[in-house]
Amino acid sequence: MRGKLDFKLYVITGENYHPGRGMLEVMEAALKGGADIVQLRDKDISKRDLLEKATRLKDLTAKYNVPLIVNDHPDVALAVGADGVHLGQDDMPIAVARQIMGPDRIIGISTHRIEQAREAEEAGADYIGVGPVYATGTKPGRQPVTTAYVSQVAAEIRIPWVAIGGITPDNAIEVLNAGASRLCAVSAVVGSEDPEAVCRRLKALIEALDRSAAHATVESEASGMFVTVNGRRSRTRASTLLELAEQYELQGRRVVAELDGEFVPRRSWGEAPLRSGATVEFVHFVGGG
Ligand code: TZP
Ligand code: MG
Repeated sequence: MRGKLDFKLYVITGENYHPGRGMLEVMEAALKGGADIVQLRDKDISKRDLLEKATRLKDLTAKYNVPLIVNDHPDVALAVGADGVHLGQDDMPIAVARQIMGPDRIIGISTHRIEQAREAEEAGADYIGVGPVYATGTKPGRQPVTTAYVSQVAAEIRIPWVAIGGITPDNAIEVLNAGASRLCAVSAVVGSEDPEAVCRRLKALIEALDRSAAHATVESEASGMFVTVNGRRSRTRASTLLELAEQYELQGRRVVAELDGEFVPRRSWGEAPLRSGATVEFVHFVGGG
């Protein structure tokens, strides 16, 4: 396993979203698509059943060398040898969970405003969840924190953090542009016909917009050129706007593009040459009507 907190795409189980399909089948598809951390979250079953599910999911995640986090229950996490536990604001304090889990397991906590993020960092959380960014049926009635909170966390919080809540391949760019470099999803992945493809798309977007990855490759301009995409310097081998859109897996998405400040109609993307240093904005649009 790489650093356990080196994840980019966090996928949480949500059995209500895939009636008729087994949790293990759906999560295996997510793992094949690139989920690099998984959480078991099920608030509707007995602890005995949760334990049973956790055991099976642990076997699966171990096969993919991916950490497993258990929502809410440190005892279940420990019993199945999971890698950590995820807490909510109303669950036990981090200090108590740390006593139970020991120094080496992961403790994550959901946060909804910057004071909670600061407090979690101070209390020794290993990572925080930041959300719900958008309104989501997975947490009905919860006020979205919006991308404003994502940007606040990006500016201030130094422990790993992951944006969550209503995130889909269609709005991921907006969340990444607000400063996120890790995304988490339930319904968009497990409620999809093709969880593997959704994970691949989300992972491609995260990697394409990953500032740190761009920095890491600054030395190797020879193997591509640099352009600025939605405000981020990114390496590409694309020679046209169309190839760049393909790199970001945006073909067929509801996206408009500007190249160096000029709107480029989609039919012309293939003829719009990219030069080194170009500035590109891809903007997702929500269909009206
Ligand atoms: N914590 C904050 S939002 C959320 C959780 C568990 C739900 C995320 O689910 P979805 O379906 O990706 O919106
Ligand atoms: Mg909880």
